[in-house]
Amino acid sequence: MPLKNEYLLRIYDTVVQKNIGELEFHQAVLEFLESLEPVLEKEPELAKTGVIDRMIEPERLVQFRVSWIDDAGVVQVNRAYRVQFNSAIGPYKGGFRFHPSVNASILKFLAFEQVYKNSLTGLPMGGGKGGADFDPKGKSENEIMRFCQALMVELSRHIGADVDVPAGDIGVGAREVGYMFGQYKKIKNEFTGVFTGKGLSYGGSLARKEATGYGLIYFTQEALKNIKNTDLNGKRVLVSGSGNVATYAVEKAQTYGAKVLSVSDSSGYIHDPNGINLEVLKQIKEVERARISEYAKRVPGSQYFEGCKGVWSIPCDIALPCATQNELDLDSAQLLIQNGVTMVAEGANMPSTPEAVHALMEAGVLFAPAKAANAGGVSVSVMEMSQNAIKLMLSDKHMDERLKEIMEHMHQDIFDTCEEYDLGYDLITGANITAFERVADTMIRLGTY
Ligand code: NDP
Ligand code: 2IT
Repeated sequence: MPLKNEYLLRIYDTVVQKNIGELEFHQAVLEFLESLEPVLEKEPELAKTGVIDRMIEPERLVQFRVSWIDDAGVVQVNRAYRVQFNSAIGPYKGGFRFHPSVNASILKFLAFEQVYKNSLTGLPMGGGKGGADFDPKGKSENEIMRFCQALMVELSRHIGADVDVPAGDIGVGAREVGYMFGQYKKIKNEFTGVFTGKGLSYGGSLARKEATGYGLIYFTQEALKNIKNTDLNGKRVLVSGSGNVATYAVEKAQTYGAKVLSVSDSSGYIHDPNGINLEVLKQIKEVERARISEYAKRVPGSQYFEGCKGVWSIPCDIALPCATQNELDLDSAQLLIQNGVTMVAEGANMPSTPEAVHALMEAGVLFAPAKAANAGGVSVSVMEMSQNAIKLMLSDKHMDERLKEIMEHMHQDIFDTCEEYDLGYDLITGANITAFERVADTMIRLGTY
């Protein structure tokens, strides 16, 4: 939908002109600005505060070289970044990604969305994101460790427990966080909560590994109950991806009685009409770090298909994209609609293209946007930061209960905004406005900085 408000239109033009060719960043900003039309209609004087002009410019973006030596003794060079987008409501917080596709555009979109995701949780965190164009696939344990250590030599200058606290994301799990945390500790000679997603023996929190996937299912269940008067029990669910978010979304969906029919990776997808076997999935992905095609060799009745996009052709009630940005396009959305999907909830960040979102909403499919639906991970990250600050260990039960509460509360806040602005069940606009109001109000109170 083209922007109607002139102030918002000017802001969007500025973003496009100043961030040439950074399409993912443009996409994330445009979706956000579209949601702000009703706010500007109600409060046109907001334009005079210049608050949105400030919101679209990162406070700081660090780009640096990481050189390291591979197992053959050859020097390798990668490019890494940390985008510190907005610290109005707390220290920068957000994941770190290792993937060959990482560039400034992808990290700016992720950091931008993180600001508003973090705001939605109601917890005191600003937003940031980092990453490197390093491909962990096919690297040895030692290479992964040397890369993490080399990266931290520079990253350690820019982060800190009260400054900026990274965590995992694509290609970065507890193993990589451990190596980066270890190197930070060595360089700074201090043991602080500078990373979340750490191992349990050195300050990590119970339930962080499960948090994003579980949170996604808590949000989905809450939205189904409140808006559709139903729940996950007996529903056919599609999950894409087979990493951290996907695995724990499968686990929690199954405990709620759903039948999860698929998982995938960037090479292809598994269709298991009997429901995904979680034990086999964890063995292949978490223990062996193998490809998802292995699953079909081990589970009778399941099939592997080349090409990850085909996952959306399986008939289902609920689709949970949990792999990467723009993985669900218009063709896939149309297939889902034809096959009778009733809800899409985003586990990955910006997994649906704008055209797909538009088609799904037009067809009356309930749509839970990433900023809300996948905020469970960062919510438990804050609890990990708190337990590090007080130097105690919080219980698993406490973490899971808090996570559920936060996701349900977030759903209610978004729902209230939908009512206030007469948005029906447009959870995208509701989430963006709810998140915007807290950050904008704080930025104005803190003065022009
Ligand atoms: P992982 O690295 O654990 O898993 C990523 C999964 O997505 C893998 O199965 C991977 O397959 C697949 N994938 C990656 N790139 C592509 C691609 N281009 N096409 C198809 N599949 C792809 O990452 P996470 O599970 O942590 O992250 C998944 C998504 O969730 C990301 O969007 C991330 O930003 C988001 N997220 C993560 C959170 C967390 O706490 N970890 C929190 C909130 C959001 P392959 O092995 O072939 O690359
Ligand atoms: O996208 C995300 O929210 C994450 N990758 C997790 C961020 C965090 O700091 O836990």
